[in-house]
Amino acid sequence: MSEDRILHPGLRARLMSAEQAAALIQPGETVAMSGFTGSGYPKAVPQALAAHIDRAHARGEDFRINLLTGASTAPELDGALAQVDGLAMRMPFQSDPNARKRINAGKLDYLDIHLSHVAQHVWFGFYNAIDTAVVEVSAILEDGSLVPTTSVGNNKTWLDLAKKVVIEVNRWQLPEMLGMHDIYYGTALPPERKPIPMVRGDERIGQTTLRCDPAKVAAVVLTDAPDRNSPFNPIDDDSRRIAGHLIEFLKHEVARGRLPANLLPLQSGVGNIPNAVLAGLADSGFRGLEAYTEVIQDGMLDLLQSGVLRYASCTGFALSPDANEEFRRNLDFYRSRIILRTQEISNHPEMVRRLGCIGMNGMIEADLYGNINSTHVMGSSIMNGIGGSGDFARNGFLSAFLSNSTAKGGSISSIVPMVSHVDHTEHDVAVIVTEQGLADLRGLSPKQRARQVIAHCAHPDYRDALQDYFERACRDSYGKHTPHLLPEALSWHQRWLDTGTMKA
Ligand code: 0RQ
Repeated sequence: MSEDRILHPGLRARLMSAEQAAALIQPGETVAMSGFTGSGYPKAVPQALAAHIDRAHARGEDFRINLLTGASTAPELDGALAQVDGLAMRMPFQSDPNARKRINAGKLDYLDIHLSHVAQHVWFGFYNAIDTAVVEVSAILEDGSLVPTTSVGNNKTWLDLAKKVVIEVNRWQLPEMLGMHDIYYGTALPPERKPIPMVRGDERIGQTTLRCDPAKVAAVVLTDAPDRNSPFNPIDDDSRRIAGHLIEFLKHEVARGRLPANLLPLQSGVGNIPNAVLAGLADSGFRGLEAYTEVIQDGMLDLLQSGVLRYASCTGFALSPDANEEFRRNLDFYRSRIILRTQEISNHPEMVRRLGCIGMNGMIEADLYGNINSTHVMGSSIMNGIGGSGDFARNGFLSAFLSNSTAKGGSISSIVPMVSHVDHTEHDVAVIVTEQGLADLRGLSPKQRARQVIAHCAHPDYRDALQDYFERACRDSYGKHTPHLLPEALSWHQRWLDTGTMKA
């Protein structure tokens, strides 16, 4: 069975079990794995490694690794390794409950990094050298080059820089995807960098496969397991309202001549609200839309099918099981409409600025002045990470942040006087949208922004308290540019801890 997927004879000779391959990884290694939001992550070696680590711990040995990936992965990778306390350091993004628990208990060091920064920081030598790369592919070609899968992420960098490489050839992944990827090898380090030779989001500038020096390949493992992404929730009324406000705003921008009729390339974060926005776009009357984003989720396939979306450029899929089946059934249709790139290009500030992307991302909370917290609860506890949202928020044509106006059944306001942690500063945020409405912050001073946010985004249950805070801050604040009553601003968060709404 391996013959059709592993065409390089030398690499076929390195076939072994996941357990044998995992045993090549030593305690303390820095291991870089494939995977981006539940797609294209290695399915067998991480679990075998977790079992290996667990046995070492049972013998009283210290065994943990530093783990790098593209973004979040799945329970078989992050979950398995976190559960056995096998991780010392994790970067650049996670969304796994086990890993989150360990990070927030102070037992796992987490480096939460802009996704466009990861590859270049590794090339710059900012982190430990990569000892082992574990990369899932769908096939190995005669010359040893690798056919990528449902995500590309940082695989190019991992394969180029790792001292040794473990390849998982997953027979579930479709080798027919060959040709959908665009792997650009033209990036260089400063001061030798050249402009990225791309002016439209659907251009191809690279090659279709990943290169890999066969001499570095220590193991090849055959697997046969599907990607794993959660289904999206059915779209609820609040998400539909959020989508409606944003789409109305985009139409207004077209009417004012600030956006072309087919908008500009869309970036969409992952989650139920961004998915609702995509669903809303299906019936919005827009045509010929483009997506230059990091992740393709269910709503984008629907937009491609209906012809509303012309193409989507990404670095990975976050498809529900049903959407995955749809993609696999109609691969021929999607082949000419989807391009998968390395994440250094999908999220590259140069591309996001040149194309003028419209960034649409989720948030945990926003403050009166437009600062956004999308990563922390109560200023100290991580939820997921910044992911790619900052790459698009700072560099795009427009950046929108979306959330319900309340969390935890209405007991917490997502609009607060001062965010408990800042990921996207007031300087990077154009509009904030909740089910209550949309605050357009462009061209406004801090106090003008506060009035918009209170009037359009705050939930009625919290509006008076926010207005009262703002008025007193305008009167009593030390400075009157961005008025704040500092202890009171932060006590807003403490209150939720005190009332037990949030568990410490
Ligand atoms: O926690 O499930 O324990 O109740 O936060 O919130 O409402 O389910 O929303 O899944 O869309 O996530 C910002 C986290 C929103 C996400 C964030 C609690 C809430 C719940 C999740 P529970 P929801 P979503 C593209 C770009 C950063 C990365 C990014 C995110 C949990 O959008 O991770 O955008 N963004 N990457 O209860 C306390 C509040 C809260 C709150 C929500 N105000 N206070 N808890 N929660 N608001 C992708 C990549 O780059 C890979």
